[in-house]
Amino acid sequence: RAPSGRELPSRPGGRPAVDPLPGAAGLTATAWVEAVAGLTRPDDVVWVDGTDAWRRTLTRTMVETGTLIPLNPELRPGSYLARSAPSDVARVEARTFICSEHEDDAGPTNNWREPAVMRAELRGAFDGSMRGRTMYVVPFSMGPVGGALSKLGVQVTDSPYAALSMLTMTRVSPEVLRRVAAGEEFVPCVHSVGAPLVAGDGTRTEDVPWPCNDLKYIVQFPQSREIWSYGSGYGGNALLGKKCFALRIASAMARDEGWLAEHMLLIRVTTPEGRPYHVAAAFPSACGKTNLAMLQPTLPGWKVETLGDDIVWMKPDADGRLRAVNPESGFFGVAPGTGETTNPVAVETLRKDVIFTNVALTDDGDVWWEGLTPEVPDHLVDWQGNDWTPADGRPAAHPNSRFTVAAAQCPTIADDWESPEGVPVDAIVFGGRRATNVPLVAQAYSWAHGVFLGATVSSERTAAAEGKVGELRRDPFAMLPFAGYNMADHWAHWLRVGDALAPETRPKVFQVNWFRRGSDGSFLWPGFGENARVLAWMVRQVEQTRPDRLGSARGGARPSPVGLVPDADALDTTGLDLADGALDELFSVDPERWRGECDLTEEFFAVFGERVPAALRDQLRHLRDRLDDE
Ligand code: GTP
Ligand code: SPV
Ligand code: MN
Repeated sequence: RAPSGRELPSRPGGRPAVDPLPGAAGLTATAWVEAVAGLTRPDDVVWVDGTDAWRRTLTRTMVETGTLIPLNPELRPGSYLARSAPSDVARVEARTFICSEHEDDAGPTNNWREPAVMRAELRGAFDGSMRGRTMYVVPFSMGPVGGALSKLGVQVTDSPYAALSMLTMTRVSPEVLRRVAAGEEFVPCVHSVGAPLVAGDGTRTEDVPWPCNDLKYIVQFPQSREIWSYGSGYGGNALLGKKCFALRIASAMARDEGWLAEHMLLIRVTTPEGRPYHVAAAFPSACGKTNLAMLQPTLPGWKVETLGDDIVWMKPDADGRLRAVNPESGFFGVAPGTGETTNPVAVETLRKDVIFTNVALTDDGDVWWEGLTPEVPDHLVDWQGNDWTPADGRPAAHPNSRFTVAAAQCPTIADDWESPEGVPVDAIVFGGRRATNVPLVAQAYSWAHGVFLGATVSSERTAAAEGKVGELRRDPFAMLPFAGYNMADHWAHWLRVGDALAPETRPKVFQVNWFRRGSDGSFLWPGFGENARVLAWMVRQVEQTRPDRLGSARGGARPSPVGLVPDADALDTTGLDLADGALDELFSVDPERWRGECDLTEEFFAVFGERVPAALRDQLRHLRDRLDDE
């Protein structure tokens, strides 16, 4: 029943097993699951179909082991707090691997290992890694079940935390289980925390609330479309539908199939005249996607609805329009900084049925994090379970503490957020966290210029991944840690997709930066709800090119070396209390500093050698020319 050459030697007392590395090719889901169990040797194997009974069972299991701490049901019904191991708090980019046949196909920005070598290593790591534990099998759909852009996956995991989180973040249902069992194609995703409860000599150890291993592997095989994750229980390392599948594997599928898998939020902006536009925006991790996705416009008459906050899949339709869906069904959002003044919609979304990870616990059994309320509680239990008072001077919540919650609970979620055909995209936005140089907003001169803006995004590092917070790094398309193939090929792919779009409705491309700072170090722009002013300008710019839709709009832009920027009064700042000269500073483009940026871009492009599309090298030249003309 197994393809030849994949028999493992029989284990003492066991039957001959099929080798699940590589992947599930040629195997039914059941045979593949059996093969993974043969390698990892859990005590039990159970299939999870996403019903409420399963949610209750997984939750009860984790309350018993101390993984989940029930919150006060009067204050936060149906909600729990998880505290991770102190070392397991973020994505581990140094241990993330793209194992394509050829190193060049992974590209210089990914860690590459030869597939056969990695398979042998993984076979060692996963051998018996689930002993003494239950293996949960979670069949899931990314995107509405059966939708044209949707894809199926099956995650096996020995972490009930990962299993339960997958029920919120992806679509798990008896229907998905039926499809997988009926033989529909799925992406095999194997996850183990790497902490067996039974040792090689048969001795049993006690479980801990957050099992994990110091050794970690987050491995993608883009050719065989499979995922193997070992040693971590956290977020993007462990909920394999998210970054591993919906970005790394999906981006490789998308390249082959003519669509795009991107680290983007998705919103509908409706003008005061009632005209809807869809905006997809890519910002690096912890740079404002969830906040923009839930934005409450401060401009009268404008409306913003939420469609997605982290990942977008988009594809040209038969009319040459780019159509987008959010493949996820929940939010795994950053807690710190989320409060009544910054993101009231998120605060409302989090009233009930939430799993919080690594936030602080209040004395009355609720949660708290820096920025939730202006007043700081006198006493808390911090994210590591220690007593905390403001005098301690350290954050009570981990900077990358997160909430996991169903998208359907969001008060601004669009009625049609699950529509399988998706929404037409009118504007694409690239952003980063830049204290200097990058203006508040600029519009690309062309699609190729837009791809250049995406390719050259740089941003200060955040707590969402291991590394030094604040350090400036390139994060092209906000996809640096998430591209499943050579980043320069990704740029070429974007240029190709642009060619496949109808020119009249091809999305306009913009760059934004909410994080520019003045000489005193404070943010020049108030951000959050006020970002609606920038959205409004972008939408008016889109309307400029759709003459049938020009309304009472104040539009207007003037050229700058880096792109079109708003005309003197085209950006509505009515009622805004900006510091003196802030607006000028927000849009200032210093030619000398920008020549420095160009030099850095040139160095960055050099890393990719010949694979950088000529059109992007042209764009760099045009930028230098425009700077010289200043
Ligand atoms: P990931 O989930 O890691 O992909 O992050 P994200 O891009 O969704 O970022 P998120 O919206 O969670 O914001 C991250 C941090 O940036 C939070 O602490 C926010 O409060 C802060 N932030 C978001 N938008 C703005 C803004 O417009 N201005 C300022 N100053 N801070 C912002
Ligand atoms: C990110 O880091 O971009 C996140 C969190 O959205 S994680 O799911 O851990 O990738
Ligand atoms: Mn993200």
